[in-house]
Amino acid sequence: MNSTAVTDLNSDDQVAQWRADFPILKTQVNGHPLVYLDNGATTQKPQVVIDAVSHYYENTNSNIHRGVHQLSELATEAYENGREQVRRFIGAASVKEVVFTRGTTESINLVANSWGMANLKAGDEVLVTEMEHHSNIVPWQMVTERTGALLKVVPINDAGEISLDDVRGLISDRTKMVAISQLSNALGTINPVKEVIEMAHQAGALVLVDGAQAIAHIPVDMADLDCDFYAFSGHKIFGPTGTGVLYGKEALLEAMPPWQGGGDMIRIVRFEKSTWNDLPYKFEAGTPNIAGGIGLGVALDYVSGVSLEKIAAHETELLNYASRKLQELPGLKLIGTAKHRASIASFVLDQLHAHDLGTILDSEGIAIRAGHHCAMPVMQHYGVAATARASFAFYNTFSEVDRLMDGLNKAVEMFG
Ligand code: C6P
Repeated sequence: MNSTAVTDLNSDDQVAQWRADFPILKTQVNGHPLVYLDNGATTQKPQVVIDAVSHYYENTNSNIHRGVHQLSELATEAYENGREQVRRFIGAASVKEVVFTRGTTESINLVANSWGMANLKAGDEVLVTEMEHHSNIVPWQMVTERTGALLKVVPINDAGEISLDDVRGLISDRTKMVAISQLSNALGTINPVKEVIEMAHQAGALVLVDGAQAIAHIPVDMADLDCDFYAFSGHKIFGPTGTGVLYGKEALLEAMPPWQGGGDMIRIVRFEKSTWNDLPYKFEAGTPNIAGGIGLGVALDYVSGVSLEKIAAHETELLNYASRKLQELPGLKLIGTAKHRASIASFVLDQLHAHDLGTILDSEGIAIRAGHHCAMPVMQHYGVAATARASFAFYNTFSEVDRLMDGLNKAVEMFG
């Protein structure tokens, strides 16, 4: 049964209904029922998404925007419908503002290279935070090095929060771009992006929001948020891998030069000079992930059917429960204790390296992530090489948190 039909169920029944949509959640790993707590890395896929991708390959596989034959028309229609589903989900004003990419990383690189190279110059500043993922640091580092602009960093406190006073102090008329994550993958911190956007705009700076983690946990509306760019990955919101979105305000995208050249992004090609296609195709060179775009649209409609409000409510309870249980374990320290958090519990144990812990939990069928989470500056802040991270989705249950705790207790008994 599709989750959209679920009404008036108690919480356990509702989660059971949601879980039934995800075939992989019924599988066993190392002889145990899978407990999948690595949703920050990638989420599992509901049957409707798997079916949409299969349906495309079985029935309409063809290149898009090119063919005059029926399959190509069907594929184009399905792919462009996926774009419209994205537009609706994020509240963009027009499909011209929805650029399909390979993921958050490519979306940010697109802005850094296209907007950054055209607009940054020596003396300008780009502001990021200490909690950014490498994808929202390195592209800015590369473009500031090439243009002579300066990269500045908003520090975090030991709870893993930024202060709006620090942001205010660091933004000036030299600031041209503020690039900030809405939800930190290493700490679980929810950043006050709306306030940061207002501050940046008052100073004449643009804002790019890295929504890689937020998109599956926090309802977003571009009209309300008023950010200039918003980047996210399809695979972190129950869609296919290799899909992503760059939202950009139409006037900004219109003024930006293309980043990659090739088929589909051009209007006319002459050896003397070529001209560019309309938005959003100007930024979509080459054959895209067609099945992926179709699957992403279906995934977003699926999430709307479940409702992000319900998702957020369940995940908040789950995270509170997990945080309480984790802190009861002797020798465990939570990394990231911000007042506003979602979906992610990052921790270190006195007795055990995060990687060993990950391996022991895996032998119990429990998937977590261990490492620096592509956020080395965060690790540096806390003086740790790695953390163990349990990251939740709406299909996770309280009994799965109990299984995690059993696994942790076992690991501590073995090595503590
Ligand atoms: N974080 C994690 O396990 P891509 O790889 O392009 O889909 O997403 C990059 C990215 C950007 N920003 C944030 C906040 C992210 O969390 C990620 C991906 C994964 O935390 C893989 S490192």
